[in-house]
Amino acid sequence: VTRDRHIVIESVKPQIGCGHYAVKRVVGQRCEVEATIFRDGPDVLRAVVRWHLKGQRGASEAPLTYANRGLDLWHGSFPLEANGRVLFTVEAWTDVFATWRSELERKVHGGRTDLASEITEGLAIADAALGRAQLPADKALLGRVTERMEALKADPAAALAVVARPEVEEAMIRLQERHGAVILEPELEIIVDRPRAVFGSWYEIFPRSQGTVPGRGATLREAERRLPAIAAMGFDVLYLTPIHPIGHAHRKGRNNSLVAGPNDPGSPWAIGNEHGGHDAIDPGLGTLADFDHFVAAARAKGLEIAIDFAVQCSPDHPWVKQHPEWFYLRPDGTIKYAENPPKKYEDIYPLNFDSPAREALFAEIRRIMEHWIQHGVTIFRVDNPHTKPIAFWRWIIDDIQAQHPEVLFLAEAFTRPPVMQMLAKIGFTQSYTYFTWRNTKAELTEYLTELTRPEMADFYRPNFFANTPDILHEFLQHGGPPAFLIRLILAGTLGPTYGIYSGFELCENVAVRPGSEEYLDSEKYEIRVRDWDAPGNIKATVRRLNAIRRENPALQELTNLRFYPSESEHILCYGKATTDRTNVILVAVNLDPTRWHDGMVQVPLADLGIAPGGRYQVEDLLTGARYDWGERNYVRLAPELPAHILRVSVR
Ligand code: Z3D
Repeated sequence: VTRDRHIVIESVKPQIGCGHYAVKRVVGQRCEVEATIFRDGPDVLRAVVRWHLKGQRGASEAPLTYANRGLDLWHGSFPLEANGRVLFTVEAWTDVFATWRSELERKVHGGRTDLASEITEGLAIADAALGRAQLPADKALLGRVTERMEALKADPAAALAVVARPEVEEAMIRLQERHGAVILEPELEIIVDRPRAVFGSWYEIFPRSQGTVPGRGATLREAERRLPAIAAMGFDVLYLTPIHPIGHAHRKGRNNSLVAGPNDPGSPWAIGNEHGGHDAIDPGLGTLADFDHFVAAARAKGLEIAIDFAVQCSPDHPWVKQHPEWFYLRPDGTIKYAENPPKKYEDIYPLNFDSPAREALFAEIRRIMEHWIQHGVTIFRVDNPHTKPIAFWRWIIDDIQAQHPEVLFLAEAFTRPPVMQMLAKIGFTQSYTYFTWRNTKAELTEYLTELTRPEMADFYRPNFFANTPDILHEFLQHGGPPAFLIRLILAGTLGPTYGIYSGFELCENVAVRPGSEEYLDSEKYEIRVRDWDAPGNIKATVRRLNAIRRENPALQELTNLRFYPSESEHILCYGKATTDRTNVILVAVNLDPTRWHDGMVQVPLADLGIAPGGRYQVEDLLTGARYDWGERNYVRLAPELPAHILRVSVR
């Protein structure tokens, strides 16, 4: 720090944790920048935002201007054009000529005429700018200006009129030296993701359970036959539970029993056996070539593949023999199984991220990710990342995205909020949430308000799974099909990214035992064959919802969620609009799967861009019904059709 430095730049936004972490944005957006900038004395300041792609030299610039002069608050923006990392900073300097001119102005307006030496001062500044001018037009303009100033030393009012002309001001700003320039350091980072990072509908499957022969696991080739039906439901991302060879030792049996029967296939998360580890395909599923074929077939149907990335090993994983140094060896030579209290994973070993041989382990994990990227994987759903070092994830996400900026990472961490938030801060594109456990009006309002606050949304992007193979919430266990409709519609309209684990559309709701969130006969431990057209399925609503999401950009954003007052304790009302209000959606959901509820909901007309007292048309995108709405509206919702998703059309 130099003691003669005048300018202070602070509170630059967007930034997270004093710039220790990257802000998240999407290609095509503009990055809105804010900063507090001031200096001692009345001198005039100029400021710009400068940005460039990480790893590239040279920078672009855009001006910052006052958003609020009295608060020294500046703002500006710049475009985010490419998928990758962008670094930006703010530079500010003193505009010597403008400072001089405003001083002259005050003196002239105060009636002084003895200002020859003031004009000489300004002349020196203009002369220096003339010396820097390259363009003939600038040279001509400033040549005339300096001549006139010279001639008007005795007539300061006339001299002022010459230098106050807009074209002179513009040229002087352009040709000025950045006097006493201060640059914010270090630069702030932005992760510019592709749009799928924010908006997408996910569907989760166990590939082996996509077949038709009871008791026999499907191959990937057979699982491909399910792709048209999955695509027809309108999903964007198909997430596959682990596809690798499954261990034999301590293999789990049906319903998480600690002893497997001879035909039990084991948990896919128990990765590795004599056929290979994390870079191999379970022979029951097929070969790598079959995987490539599956990825291509999915892509042809508009489905992007996400795979599970679980850094852990069955006792039969090749690493256990080849690299015992990567595990936690107890003094008696045995290895401890993994735990994530209260859950116990007796069939897997954790890896030792503190092992003296860890660098080789990290390189191997990096290689495995690269391997799957080469085979068409663009999204990793990372299993229990909170049981591995944060710094490891930061390194590997940075390193992978430096080469493959299109690759997305979803953190499957269910733990304390600071840990989940930190995983997002260090680079996870998306995160699992507590959504499944938020069911009442108060819980949903509070949680969604927290998640959609700009400070949080700058780094944390929720992926609202309505169920997972580990979470069958009691709301679904006891609420029948209406409960599934309610949770589906909430997940798909509260947030831009949501997902269901297959079987949800069949309203599968039987838990292994009362009080448990585990499914009965969970396909984590056995092969399931389902009738995907079973009566009572809610596929039509899933398809409709996904279509509504694709057709309405308001539902593709996170931070535009607004909750609206509703009289009934059981009716949650909220709205979403695009910034230009060309797409406005209002949603009302009956949160009680057991009976109908009714009451008034109140929509602030200003949020819709409608004048006080105005009326508007809404169309229910679920049913096609049209209503005439105003500020206060009567809503009545039955469990069988527990929601309105209304598109507003302003007359
Ligand atoms: C979850 C995984 C499954 C079974 C366990 C089994 C384990 C290892 C868990 C460990 C992390 C993550 C997965 N939350 O399904 O647990 O439930 O019984 O021991 O095979 O796999 O990877 O979603």
